[in-house]
Amino acid sequence: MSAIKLHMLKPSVNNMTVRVFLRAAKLEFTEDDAWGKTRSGDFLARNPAHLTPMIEASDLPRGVVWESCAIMQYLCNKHDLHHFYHKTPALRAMVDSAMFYIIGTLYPYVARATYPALGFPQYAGEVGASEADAHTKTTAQKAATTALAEPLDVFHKFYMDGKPFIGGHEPSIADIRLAATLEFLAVIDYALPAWAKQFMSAMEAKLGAAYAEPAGDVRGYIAHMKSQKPH
Ligand SMILES: N[C@@H](CCC(=O)N[C@@H](CS)C(=O)NCC(=O)O)C(=O)O
Repeated sequence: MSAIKLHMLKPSVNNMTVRVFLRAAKLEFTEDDAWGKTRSGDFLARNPAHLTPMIEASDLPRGVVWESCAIMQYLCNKHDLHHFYHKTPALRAMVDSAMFYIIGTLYPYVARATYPALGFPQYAGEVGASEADAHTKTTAQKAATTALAEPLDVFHKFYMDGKPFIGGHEPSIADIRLAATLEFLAVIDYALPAWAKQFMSAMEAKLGAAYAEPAGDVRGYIAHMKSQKPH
């Protein structure tokens, strides 16, 4: 079987998700740094959404798939990786629900809370991307930061429900997606609740270098960006 080709950006937690997964699942892969390439003609011809992570595989109808969770689901299905993605429909539903909740609810708050601190472009139609004044933008950023508490609590009380991971006693693909997302909150020195700190340590302890290496790229980037800020 030929190695999976991943197109990725090292500072990104969306990318960190798939980079951790590929290592933890011990799949054969190569990584291509897509920095500066996502809007090139070549990339856009394959992926008009210009998003990473993206993997190439010849059995895919269009030759590529993007969206971190879809990539992990596809590879778990293809390689029967049930320890990361339960086979039982009811248990799988919890993993799917948690991942949709991250992408649809938690991540937008994370982006609105952290992207302004990094000078990243925000999504069209949002306060941060508008002509609003600095005070209004700061108020919006604060509101997003405050709003993080509720979904975080939902992961702890509902999805984990006394277990160490969303997946139960072992990390699932939803846990990889959640841990990577939480890494980005270091941008704003968000005070994570104790359970979340414990969860992230447990993820790193379980997955070892598979987690630590891609996390190191994200952490290094965040530390670099913080060091550039005027004091
Ligand atoms: N929901 C997507 C988000 C992907 C995404 O936003 N990727 C960004 C990096 S964080 C990207 O590749 N941006 C490059 C561009 O738009 O040109 C996922 O989870 O994969």
